[in-house]
Amino acid sequence: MSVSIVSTQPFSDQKPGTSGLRKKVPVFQQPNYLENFVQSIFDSIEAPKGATLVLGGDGRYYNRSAIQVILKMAAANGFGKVMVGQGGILSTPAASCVIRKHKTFGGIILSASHNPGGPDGDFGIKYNGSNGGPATETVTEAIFAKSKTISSYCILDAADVPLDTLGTSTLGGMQVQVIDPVSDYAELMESLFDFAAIRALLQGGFNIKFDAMHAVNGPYAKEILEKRLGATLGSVMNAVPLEDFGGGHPDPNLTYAHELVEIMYGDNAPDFGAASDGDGDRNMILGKHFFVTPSDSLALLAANATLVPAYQKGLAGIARSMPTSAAADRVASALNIPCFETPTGWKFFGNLMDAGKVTLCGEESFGTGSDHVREKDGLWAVLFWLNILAARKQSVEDIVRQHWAKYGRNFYSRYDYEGLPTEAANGLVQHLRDNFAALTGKQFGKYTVANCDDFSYTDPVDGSVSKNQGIRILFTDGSRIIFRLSGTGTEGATLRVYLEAYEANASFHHLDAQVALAELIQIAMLVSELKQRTRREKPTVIT
Ligand code: VG1
Ligand code: CO
Repeated sequence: MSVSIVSTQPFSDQKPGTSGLRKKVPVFQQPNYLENFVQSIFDSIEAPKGATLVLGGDGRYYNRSAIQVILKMAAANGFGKVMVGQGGILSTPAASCVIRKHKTFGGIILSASHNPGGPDGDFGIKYNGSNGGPATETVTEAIFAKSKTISSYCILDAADVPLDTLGTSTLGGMQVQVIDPVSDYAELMESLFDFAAIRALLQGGFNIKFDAMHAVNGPYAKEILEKRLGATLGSVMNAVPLEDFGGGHPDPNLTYAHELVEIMYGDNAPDFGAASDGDGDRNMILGKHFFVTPSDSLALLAANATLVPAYQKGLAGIARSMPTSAAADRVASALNIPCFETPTGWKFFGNLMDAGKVTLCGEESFGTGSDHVREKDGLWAVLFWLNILAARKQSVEDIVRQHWAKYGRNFYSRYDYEGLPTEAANGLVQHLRDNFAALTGKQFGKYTVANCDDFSYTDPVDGSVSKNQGIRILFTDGSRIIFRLSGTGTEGATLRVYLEAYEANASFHHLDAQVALAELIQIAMLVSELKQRTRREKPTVIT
């Protein structure tokens, strides 16, 4: 077997976004496209000769082909070993777990997360470092810089490696170890949660439904929920990962997980429902006829953490992304622990967790996690909830309502405008930037603007600064409107408008979020000129 050095030319569009490089499958299928990015990773991470990598993905279309290319390139670039999930499968949190447990140099995760898959769908690739978390901004910038000057890449001329049987084979001078994608992760979950208590809850007639959405978490949920915890067979639905997610959009929210939502709001609804996304790192939590917002979920997990064996001694701190509601801040202040506000994207939590400053983290976009790995973790959040439910023996709705009664309710909603023309979206953001200074002190009905800014974050651990992370309009009563452009979309631009209003008075807690936020929504439309600039009457998705 010989190594080829293939000459190539840079592509202009390989800037990694919120979670790595995401593009349509046909873009990745262009000659040298994937290879260029992989070589740019290898040239940037300074791995010593013989280093070990973890490799796997969410099983979407192009996963297997990409894995073969990456294996041959890793062998040609001097890696000693690659641990790859059987069938090319590893959920994002499981990849993080394997990197940490086996102390590997890093890992490559193939996923476009919650974006649809298939030949015309999306594909993605990202690099995670030895802490198991997404590459830092510095590494990401280095990869992007390399991708702009690349002139050749190295690849081994070899036959494809069989991925379906466990065991070790060799590829040139490199070992390829095909591992069970579930076992290390399942073992980690057993070490964190009170499995005996959850098993007793499930045996006592507490019914659950978990929608894997034909994505990567199917085998994980089957093994953990049904096999190890004894949930009734069939509790996990859409459990077989499919290359196109069965034609669905594997994003666990009220719009895309409608099959589960109908069950949870129907007659004879189960007591607990949950779903996760394409790569298994997001979660949606439902009770009987009841939806828990991700921001509330983070606050609730924090408030109840000591009921879980792994967090019995309490939390070092909490972190949330800037657009996530401040519900968690109230819990942090009651617990007298620090609360950090970071830019969107999991990479910012890694430094805080590595430094021991935070234990729990979360985002409004259905992501929750802890320092057990360095990614958000969908099934972990489900088990955390089940552990709390087993300990408190109350319904999901009762637990949430009691939480609001104690801390007040942060009404929350996000409006997404997908597939906008880039100029319109950029124009809207520029308009806000140019004008927000003049908003301070202005009154809109019962709301007065306290301050506006474009969120900037200084990492408390390494001092790095991330600017322009979203425009915030902050009101005197703690309400907020935030405008931000997505870094994960693959078609035009996606504008996200985040709305939050705090209500201490329990007699208003029953209100529907859209009703409670109606005035703020109007203000958002007014100051951004959204309808005129985008010609959209309605958002694509409301969560
Ligand atoms: C979105 C979410 C963000 C999340 C990111 C990755 O990013 O808003 O909170 O971290 O997706 O999620 P953006 O830039 O489109 O708003 V996923 O499940 O890749 O893993
Ligand atoms: Co995801």
